[in-house]
Amino acid sequence: MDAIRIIAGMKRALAAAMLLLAALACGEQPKEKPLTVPGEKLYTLKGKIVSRSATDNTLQIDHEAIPGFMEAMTMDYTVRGAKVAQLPPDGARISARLHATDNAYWITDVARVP
Ligand SMILES: [Cu+2]
Repeated sequence: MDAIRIIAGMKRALAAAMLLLAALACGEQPKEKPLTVPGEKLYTLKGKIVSRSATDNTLQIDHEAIPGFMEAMTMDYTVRGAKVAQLPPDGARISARLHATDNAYWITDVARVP
C-alpha cells in the first residue's frame, strides 16, 4: 500500500518535472546568431542603402570598394544585432562593420554618415 503511494507520488513528480522542462523549452527564444565570431575578418563598409528586407533582415547596399575584400558593387548584406526596420531610411549613406569568415559574412553597427 505504502509502496504504491510512493510510486504514484514519484510518477506525479516526474510528470511535473517534464511539464516544467517542456515549458522552458517552448519559452526559449530562437537563438540569435553571434555578432562576432573568433577568427573573423573585419572591414569597414561604406555605402548607400538601396532597399531592405525585414523578413530576411537584410540591407541591399550600393557600397564602395572594400580594400582587400571586394570591389564596389550593389549587394545584400545580412544585419546582425539590429532590426533593419529601425535602421536609417533607404537612400541614406551609412557605414557599417563587415564581418567575414570562410563561409559567411554579415554587418553590424550600421550608422548614418553625412
Ligand atoms: Cu559587395
